[in-house]
Amino acid sequence: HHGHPTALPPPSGHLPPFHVHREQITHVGMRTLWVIFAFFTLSVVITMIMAKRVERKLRLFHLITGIILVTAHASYLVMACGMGVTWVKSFKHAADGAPVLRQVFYARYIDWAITTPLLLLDLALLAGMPKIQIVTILVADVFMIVMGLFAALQDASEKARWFLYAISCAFYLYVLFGIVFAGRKSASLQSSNVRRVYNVTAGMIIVLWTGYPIIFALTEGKGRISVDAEVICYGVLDVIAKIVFGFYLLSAHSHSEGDSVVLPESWTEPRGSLRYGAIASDD
Ligand code: RET
Repeated sequence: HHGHPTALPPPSGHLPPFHVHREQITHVGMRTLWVIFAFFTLSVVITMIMAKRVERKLRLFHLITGIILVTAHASYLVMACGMGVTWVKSFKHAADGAPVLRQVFYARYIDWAITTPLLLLDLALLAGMPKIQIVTILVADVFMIVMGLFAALQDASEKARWFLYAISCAFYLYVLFGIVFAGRKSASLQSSNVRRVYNVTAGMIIVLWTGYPIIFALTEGKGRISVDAEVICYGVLDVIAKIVFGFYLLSAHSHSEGDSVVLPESWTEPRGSLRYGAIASDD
């Protein structure tokens, strides 16, 4: 007896019964988080300067893009400080049979729940989509992130987690269909410049966002990638999907000051026609 407060039975095999395998971030991942934090800091400052240089009424996209960048900036600060992270039991076991605990940065999901609807809002306002379509796509997007969060955090069976993953992917497909069909239909009524900017930004979303469920699957799939590799992959995508996307939109928009976006009738309809609150009955 070693005087240990909880008298554990002596190990019967090669390993003590409490042995667990931990997959966690190293200095490589931590350094990556700080570097990306620095990128977002710089991009927030540049966006504020760009906003100051345009007329007040053209600042809507600067405001939305600014909120997106500030949110990512905050989420990377939290993660780089070692917060917004928890241990989740993997359904995979280590080679020696020990259970695996893996670090999951849930702070990302809070970031995504705020920033992905705003990125879609940028796109939807550019296209001049009807309000009800915008709301539907944004809500589907939030469900996508929330279901993904449960798939990532649930200490449940492999089946249950992939089931939530599949539901999240279904919401993602709904969002993509909205961008490709409804969004393009609205964009087709706009000037050729706005149409071009819409096609580029929508294409970026389709290609870049698809990387996220792929990285997610790689962290729990067959050849599990390291926590560092996960941090780097999400980091690269975050920088392109937020910073490159945002600056492309803002610079393309400032060239199109002459283009006024054609709004659907429901946005401009005079009061008095049949409406549900701010939304026209036929919207
Ligand atoms: C999850 C896992 C479950 C399946 C799907 C996902 C999709 C995530 C996406 C994230 C996009 C994030 C962006 C961040 C900032 O730039 C939640 C990973 C479909 C599409 C664009």
